[in-house]
Amino acid sequence: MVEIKYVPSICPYCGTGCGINFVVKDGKIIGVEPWKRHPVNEGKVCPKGNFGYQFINHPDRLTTPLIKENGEFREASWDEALDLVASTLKKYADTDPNKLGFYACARSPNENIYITQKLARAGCGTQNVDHCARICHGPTVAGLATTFGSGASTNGYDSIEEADFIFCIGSNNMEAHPLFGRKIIRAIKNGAKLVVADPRFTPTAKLAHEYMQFKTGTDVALMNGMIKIIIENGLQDDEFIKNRTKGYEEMKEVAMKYDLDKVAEITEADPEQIERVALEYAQAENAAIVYSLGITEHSHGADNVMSTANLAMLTGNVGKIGGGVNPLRGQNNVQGACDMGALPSDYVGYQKVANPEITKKFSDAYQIELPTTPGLTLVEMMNAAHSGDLKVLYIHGEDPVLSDADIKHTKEAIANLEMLIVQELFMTDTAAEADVVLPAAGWGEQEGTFTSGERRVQWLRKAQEPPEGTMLDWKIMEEIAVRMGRPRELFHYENAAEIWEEIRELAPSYYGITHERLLKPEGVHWPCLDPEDPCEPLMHKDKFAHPDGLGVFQALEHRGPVEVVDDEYPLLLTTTRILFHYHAAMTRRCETLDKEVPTGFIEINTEDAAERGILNNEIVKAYSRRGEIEIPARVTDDIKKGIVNIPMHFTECAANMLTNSDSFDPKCKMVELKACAIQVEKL
Ligand SMILES: Nc1nc2c(c(=O)[nH]1)N[C@H]1C(S)=C(S)[C@@H](COP(=O)(O)OP(=O)(O)OC[C@H]3O[C@@H](n4cnc5c(=O)[nH]c(N)nc54)[C@H](O)[C@@H]3O)O[C@H]1N2
Ligand SMILES: Nc1nc2c(c(=O)[nH]1)N[C@H]1C(S)=C(S)[C@@H](COP(=O)(O)OP(=O)(O)OC[C@H]3O[C@@H](n4cnc5c(=O)[nH]c(N)nc54)[C@H](O)[C@@H]3O)O[C@H]1N2
Ligand code: SF4
Ligand SMILES: [Mo]
Repeated sequence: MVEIKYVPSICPYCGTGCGINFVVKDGKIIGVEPWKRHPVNEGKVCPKGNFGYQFINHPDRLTTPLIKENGEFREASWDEALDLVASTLKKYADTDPNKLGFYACARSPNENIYITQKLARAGCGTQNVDHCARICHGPTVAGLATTFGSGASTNGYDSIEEADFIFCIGSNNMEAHPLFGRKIIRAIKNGAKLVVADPRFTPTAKLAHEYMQFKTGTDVALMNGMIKIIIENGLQDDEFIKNRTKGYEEMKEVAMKYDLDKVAEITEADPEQIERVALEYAQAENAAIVYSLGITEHSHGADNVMSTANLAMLTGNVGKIGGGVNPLRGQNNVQGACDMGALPSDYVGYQKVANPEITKKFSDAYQIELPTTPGLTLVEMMNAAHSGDLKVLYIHGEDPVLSDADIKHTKEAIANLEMLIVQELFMTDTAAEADVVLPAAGWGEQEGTFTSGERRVQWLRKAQEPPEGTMLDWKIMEEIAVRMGRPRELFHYENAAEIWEEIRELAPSYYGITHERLLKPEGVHWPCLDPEDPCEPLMHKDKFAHPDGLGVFQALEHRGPVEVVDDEYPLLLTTTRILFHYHAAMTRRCETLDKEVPTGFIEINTEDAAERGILNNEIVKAYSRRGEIEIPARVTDDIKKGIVNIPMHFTECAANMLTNSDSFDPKCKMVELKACAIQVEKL
């Protein structure tokens, strides 16, 4: 008799954190079935949840370590590859650890990420460790920490169903977080009004009562305009402002400069609509803001985030169910990667590197003298590689050649390294540039935890053995640390649960999340200081997370994109996601998903296309100051005139050939992935 097993687990794609069941036959994962009682998705999944398991047993899986010699990969034994990596890391760890850099994988469990930052810090003595949040929700972490004292989402996902009014700005959740989108649909059924502000008429916008079309990069002006209208109409929550916040007068002084005519000119939005939406937001009983990358991926991303916080505090919409500022975190475990201290300025649990007492605590725990100067961010590491200041980059599961801005710049930077080490499941565009490739076990093949965007920590179960020849991420790093001469007991664990214990011990906000509690299907939300605390998802109920308990308004001026359009490059490019693909490596190896959308495209407004004589589906040339690609055109009225859009998933027509890597947000080092100037031509 054939034995079929169901193993509950958590989806490895977006930050919604849906539960699924693996279907396992003869020891192999062969499908996914609904997890009916899972509290987040109640048995429903999106196409990625349904078919996204197909990469697991794909023949492209890496199963042998590879070493590059004379430009070609050759197979190597684990011993040889690990010795080579360890000796190169040790050379710099002993002399100048800041020549080493580490990227952690926000797709893999917390335990792996924790060990990546531990290898950087305890293994090599450097604070140069970061991950893709930098070019994702880095502005959320910085912006909400400045305003609310904590960089995380203020509410759990269920809260949205209690909202009366939802202001969704720069989030296309029906494609990027579909099971959160389902909760918005329920909120609408419960009577909520949905407004979507986006330069594209997205599937999410199509559900809205009001769609606000406006120009990419003008969100601060839009929200300042709304704030002014709310104050002029006396709809601000004076009580909340007085008792729970500071900095109101300074914020008000700047916002009052944004009268409607000026805002309409900057944003190209309809002034009457701005006014109407502002008044409705302020008058609603419970008004929620939902945002994602349309807000963050700008050179003023942190300002955009803080504008959402200003709006919410102005109207007293923080600390209550149905309200709040709800950033939809991207990667399944990007919240966890931030929490685990894969950040150059923070140890696990947001304990600050710059605080000498904290650094002493970690120097003691890690048996090494650590610097109190924060390390380099992900973008700074790549730039340091470019200029020759960084010599070795260790990438645990990220694909920056495809995902960082300006691919040409990234490849030049990598070529300048002495060694690029990539620990991966597949031969990605980045792995192809590596000197050493280490084949890792992946999702379904290991235990551990993911922390979703609503701070829900959930336990992952193993459903099949990893392919022969691969190793668990944390074991690979244990072996490297030991070969570098670090004490085995510092890096040795019997299993992921043992790593979890260390995380709990070191991070107060995770301390209450015992392994036992994690085995319950609903997981546990942090902050969770005490094992007895029920740890509800709502934050800032009575006070904010700053030491004085007050939220801090920020005075913000509109700055706009760094690169502006001109005669040579007259179109503003934005870059986005589509429902069926998730970045690249995994979904492009899921047959069902890849068949749905087999290649990329550029969305161009009907008028812009007509001016250029471009027809729908025709291959066109798109170019910027940095590079050019050939790509099929999708001619549509669903995008604002003057703006074009490329989904970021496709290496054969990669958006990041065109984007700009030297447009930093000074507040969080985000680069401007959602705005650069390009031209599109008929071929
Ligand atoms: N299917 C799928 N889902 C995913 C992912 C995936 O690759 N595929 N990736 C995951 C990750 S890592 C992330 S971070 C999230 C991202 O989730 P989202 O942020 O929702 O995804 P995007 O499509 O990148 O961008 C959202 C919207 O921002 C709009 N936008 C562009 N410029 C501006 C602007 O200046 N202002 C405003 N207000 N809006 C603007 C775009 O038109 C787009 O509709 O998705 C996660 N979920
Ligand atoms: N133009 C443009 N560029 C963008 C964006 C955009 O909107 N526009 N969005 C940005 C955003 S929000 C993000 S998050 C980044 C995403 O950029 P990346 O972080 O580069 O994205 P992924 O492709 O998800 O990379 C994860 C890799 O880890 C591997 N992997 C998965 N699980 C494991 C595991 O358990 N162990 C190991 N070792 N490897 C594993 C996968 O095979 C995959 O190659 O892209 C950014 N780039
Ligand atoms: S919504 Fe996100 S977590 Fe849920 S099934 Fe889809 S990709 Fe997975
Ligand atoms: Mo992301």
